[in-house]
Formats: sequence, structure tokens, C-alpha cells
Amino acid sequence: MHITPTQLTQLSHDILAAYGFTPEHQKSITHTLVTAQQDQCHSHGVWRLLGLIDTLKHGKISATATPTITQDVGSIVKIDAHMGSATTAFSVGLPRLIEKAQQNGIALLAINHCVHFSALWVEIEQLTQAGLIAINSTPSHAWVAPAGSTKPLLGTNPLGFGFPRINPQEPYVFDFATSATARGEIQLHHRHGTQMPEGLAIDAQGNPTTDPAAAMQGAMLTFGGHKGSAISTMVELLAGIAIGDMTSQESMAFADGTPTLPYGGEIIIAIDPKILLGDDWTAHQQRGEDFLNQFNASGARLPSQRRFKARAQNQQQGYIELDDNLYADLQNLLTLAN
Ligand code: NDP
Ligand code: PYC
Repeated sequence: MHITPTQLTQLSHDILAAYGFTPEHQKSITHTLVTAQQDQCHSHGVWRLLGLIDTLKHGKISATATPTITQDVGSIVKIDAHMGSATTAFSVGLPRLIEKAQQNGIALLAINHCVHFSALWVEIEQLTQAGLIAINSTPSHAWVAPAGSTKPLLGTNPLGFGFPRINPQEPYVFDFATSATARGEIQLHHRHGTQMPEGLAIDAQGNPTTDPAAAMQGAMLTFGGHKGSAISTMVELLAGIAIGDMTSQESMAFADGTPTLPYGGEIIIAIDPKILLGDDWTAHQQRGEDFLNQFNASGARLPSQRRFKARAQNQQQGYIELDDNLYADLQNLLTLAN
């Protein structure tokens, strides 16, 4: 079906309000999920509302938490999400993060005690729009086996990176799970009754599988073997341990057998190239442009170019395509709440 961004935004607000989420949560969650839907990032679009409400029903997210700043010293801002959505804590921390990066050249935002369920690029783009280079990451649940093992220990542990381009609407951004695919992709295969591509997961006996149900009982694989595995350990240490928050294994233990969203921390680092390079930044940014243009000229596409194309197309046509069954499930959520 076709739905306008305004209608989808209203539906998401209505669902969240019906389940008792504060206006701040309604706004930040809806913005994140509708933005992802518009860019055709289905694994982190409005489908996530189903898992979010399930998480609420299991008591593993707070709909009414107000994030508080717990540290604001030098280049560091820390926010306690008090078990609320990471999206709202990010909205609270963003102005201070930008301000500090513009003052000091580099700044770090640590979000603690948050429920994280979104695509990282939505945050990254808010930093590149402010002219900043950005990196963010968060652990998740222990679904992924380290390279060389068949036992889940690591999270899907996404890593986002953004670099401001001369056209601020199309920054250079990549953002992916350090597992071979996001958990959300496997869940969507399960939901749609389709097989997964090969090389993403093993079953409970350690054999390769393309069956999403068997994969969810077994373990997901890291991307790039030992390399993705090592980067994933960095995420556990940097976005978990170093900010005093949970590892993916601890998040899984916190879920206590419930099919709920990951709980823990997130780290966001912002660098202001205008402080790093002063007036020289303009010339160096042009060198960055030349480099990225060469990448495209080689026949390769840049990460995010598919998204930007989908976004432009959706904006031009004035509607977003939404799976009929998903729309029915979202309406059903609303009916059940009222
Ligand atoms: P993908 O494997 O699809 O990789 C995504 C990135 O790679 C995007 O930047 C994408 O750009 C780019 N890309 C994909 N194919 C190509 C290609 N052929 N050439 C160049 N670039 C390409 O995504 P994942 O399944 O790993 O992750 C999807 C999402 O899941 C992410 O947004 C991530 O943040 C989210 N996630 C969130 C978690 C959380 O805890 N909150 C946990 C894990 C994942 P484009 O979009 O333009 O295709
Ligand atoms: O797709 O791996 C995932 C994921 C975990 C939390 C949010 N998305």
C-alpha cells in the first residue's frame, strides 16, 4: 500500500501515545522509524514498533523515562536514559555534543541504560548536517558467534560513520552490523516465510543454515570472519565496558528469556574538522569530494547512495510503500491498546 509520511508519522504517534509513551518519546521514536522507512531500510523502519510494544509489555523499556545529563565536563557528556528509548536520550544530548565538538574539536556522548532498536545513520546524519565527522556504536544481544566459535557471545554491534560533504543533504555515511547481517533482516525473513542468503548463520548444531528459525536458535556469523569479530569486540569494550554499561551477553541476561530489545549503552563521537584544520578544511574537504567521486567513477557505489535515491524517490512521489500485512499489524496494535 501507499501511505504519506504525514499519515505514517501520525499512526506511529498514535500507537506510542496509546501505549503511554511520553510526547518526547513519541517524537524521537517516530522520527527515527519513519525516516528509516522512507529510506527503505525495512529492518529498522516502522516494523520496529511491534518489537517495541512487546518490549514494553515485558517491562523491559520505560515509556515515561526522562533522560538526564549525568556528566558534562570537558569534551564529555553522559546521559542516563533511565531505561527509555536511546532515540530520546540522543535528542537530549545532541545540542551539547555539537556545542562541545565545535568548542573543543572533539566530543563524546555516552548514553547509558537505554533501549536501542534503530538504524545508526539517522543519528550520524544529524551530526554531518552540523558539519561534523561522526562515529557511533552500540552493543546489542549476544546472538553472534565469534569467528572460530559456534557459541553466541557478541552482539550484532553496529558501527556508523559519517563525513560531511559539500552537499549537506548527501553526506558520506556507512552504517552496518558487525554480524554478516542485522538480526532484523533475519527476523524479517522469518516473518515473511523466506529463506536467508547463505553465509549468515549456523543452526544449533553448528551447521550452516538459510532457515531463519534455525538461525535464531543457533548463531549468527560475523562479517569478514575474524575481522568483523575483532571489530565487534571493540564495540563491546567501547560502547559497553568503557562507558560503564552492558555487554551484549549482559543485555541478553537482562532480557531473561523474553524476546525483547537490547538494553545498554551507546557511544557517539563527533569531530569538528574546522577546528582540526582551521581554514584549510575547505581545501581538504574538496580533496575528500575528489576521492569519493573517484570511488563512484570506478563503477562502485558509495554506501548510503541507495538510501538517498529511495529518499528522493519517496519525496518526489509523496508517499512511502508499506507492506499491507505490516499496516494491518500496526492498526491492530492500536486497536488492542484502546
Ligand atoms: P547492510 O549489510 O545492508 O549494510 C549497510 C551499509 O552498507 C549501508 O551503509 C549500505 O548503504 C551499505 N551497502 C549495502 N550494500 C552495498 C553495496 N553493494 N555497495 C556499497 N554499499 C553498500 O546492513 P546491516 O544489515 O549490516 O545493518 C542494517 C541496519 O541495522 C543498520 O542501519 C544498523 O545501524 C542497524 N542495526 C542496528 C542495531 C542496533 O542495535 N540498534 C544492531 C544491528 C544493526 P545503503 O543503505 O545505501 O544500501
Ligand atoms: O537488527 O541486529 C539488529 C538490531 C538489534 C537491535 C536493533 N536492531
